[in-house]
Amino acid sequence: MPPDPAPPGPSFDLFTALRDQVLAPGAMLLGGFARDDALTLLAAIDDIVALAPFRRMTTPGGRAMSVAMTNCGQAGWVSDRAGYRYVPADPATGRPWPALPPSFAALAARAAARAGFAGFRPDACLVNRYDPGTRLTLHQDRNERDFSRPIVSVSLGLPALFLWGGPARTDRVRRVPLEHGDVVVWGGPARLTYHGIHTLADGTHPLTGRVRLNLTFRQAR
Ligand code: MD3
Ligand code: FE
Repeated sequence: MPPDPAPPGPSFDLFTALRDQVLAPGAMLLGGFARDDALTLLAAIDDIVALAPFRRMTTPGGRAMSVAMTNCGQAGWVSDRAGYRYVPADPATGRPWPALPPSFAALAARAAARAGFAGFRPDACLVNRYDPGTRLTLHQDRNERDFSRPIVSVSLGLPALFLWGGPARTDRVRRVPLEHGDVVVWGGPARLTYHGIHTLADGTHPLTGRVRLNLTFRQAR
């Protein structure tokens, strides 16, 4: 008889592993994948926000977005009257965006590899903060250079309903609950699907309080 395979490590959890699912070709939910890293991630977010504070950006149409955002990495996503784009410096301070912590990049690469995207090296991380009542309307992420690269998202704090459509804005929308510690990898045929976040319900999370945080790791350039 061959020996039994090595037992799963201490972070293995049957209940979160059972939440892993392929949402569609190219889109994979890794239930609770980042839960053990949450405190490290939250401390790093505090450091980022001290250098590059959260702000509500202006849409090209002139409205303030309800989600508060900041970035870390070589490039950061911004929106203003001139449009959406990645820029190397924070327009609010003129300084380069804070560095992408190596532990962030490693986590994103591990998640991408697990979903079948080897060699993912994010150079940008958009940090979104949702307060109760905040939402993100349906959109596509198409400011990155190479759509063959996935986007990796990490959810922390309050739960949210992710709205997930299809390749056209008018396609019907599925609702996928995203919880603290969930990681989703979006690539391949799922990369340009319309998506958003339903209005955040009020609540309190033991680690974040009345807030949901979302990190999206991107290879922008
Ligand atoms: C599917 N963020 O920052 S993460 C965004 O929870 C964004 O803050 C949401 O949409 C949030 O652009 C959703 C999940 C996500 C991110 C990017 C995607 C899903 C995606 C790109 C393509 C398809
Ligand atoms: Fe998006």
